[in-house]
Amino acid sequence: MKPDLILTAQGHAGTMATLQSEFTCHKLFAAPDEERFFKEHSSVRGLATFGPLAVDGKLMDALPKLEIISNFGVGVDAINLADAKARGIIVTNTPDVLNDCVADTALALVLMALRKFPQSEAYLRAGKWTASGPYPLTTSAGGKTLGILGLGRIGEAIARRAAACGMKIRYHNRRKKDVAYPYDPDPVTLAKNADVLMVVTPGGPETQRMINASVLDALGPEGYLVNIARGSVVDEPVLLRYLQEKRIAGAGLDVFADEPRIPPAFFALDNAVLLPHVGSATVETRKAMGDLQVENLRRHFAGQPVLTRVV
Ligand code: 8YV
Repeated sequence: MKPDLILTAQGHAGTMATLQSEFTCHKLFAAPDEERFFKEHSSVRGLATFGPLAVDGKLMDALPKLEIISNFGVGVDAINLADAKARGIIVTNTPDVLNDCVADTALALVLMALRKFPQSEAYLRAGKWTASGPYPLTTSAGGKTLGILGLGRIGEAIARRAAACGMKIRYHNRRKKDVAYPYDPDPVTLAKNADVLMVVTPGGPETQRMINASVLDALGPEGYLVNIARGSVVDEPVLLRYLQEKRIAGAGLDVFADEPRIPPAFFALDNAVLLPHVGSATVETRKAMGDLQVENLRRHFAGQPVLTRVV
């Protein structure tokens, strides 16, 4: 008998195929009537989560037999961990397998924001090289200071890449780490000391709008913001205004507050590089994330400890 499993969203195709071959899958996202769906599946013990759908105590209570929530992704900010813990529900995520890809995206955003590669390519494609001459000069990455807000596993992978480009590294974490990089005691000091502020914190209430006007003022008109973490960490309307008024030099953003809806005013900015949350989006990495998500479920239903438990 295959165990029953509820899926919150349409996942990566390979992962969906594996899940469907090993579990009897019930698609919450395709259910015309949620209330009826939960009534019909109230004995389900496993939930596979994808994306930003909020998994809170209310949803957990609709599934009183729930034992495990296996998330596709390292970030578990959409899941209420305290609610899961209170109900004895295991939560797993997919760390490490995506570090390199996300760090590649972060470095690409640094280079694109400072060097304006997307804008200069658009300039060439529009025929302006011939018509108006060379593209205006931009800003070097080498010699600049990268301030990493959230020096975890992904942050360290970003630091190594940025150091290879000749950047100096500083960081702020809740707790100082045993690393060679200089530590700043708070986000404002880090922003003051950095040319590029890199946001790598988890999402969720603790980091909500941590990047606010004070942090952006400290970054200043020569400073750049890169966010590959969660849109919730940044006060987005304030960031938009600071970019429009050139109160910071530019931004590279892979994440937004209400994805995939982005305030259209961002599209008009020449000093921002915008990506559609592609940090981990390669065939190889998404397969590795899905394999880990499935393996956690497989192990749980075989009575073995899961591999990557969050709570
Ligand atoms: C994915 C991510 O885009 O792992 C995360 O936390 O943000 C990304 O790798 C996301 O998990 C896809 O649902």
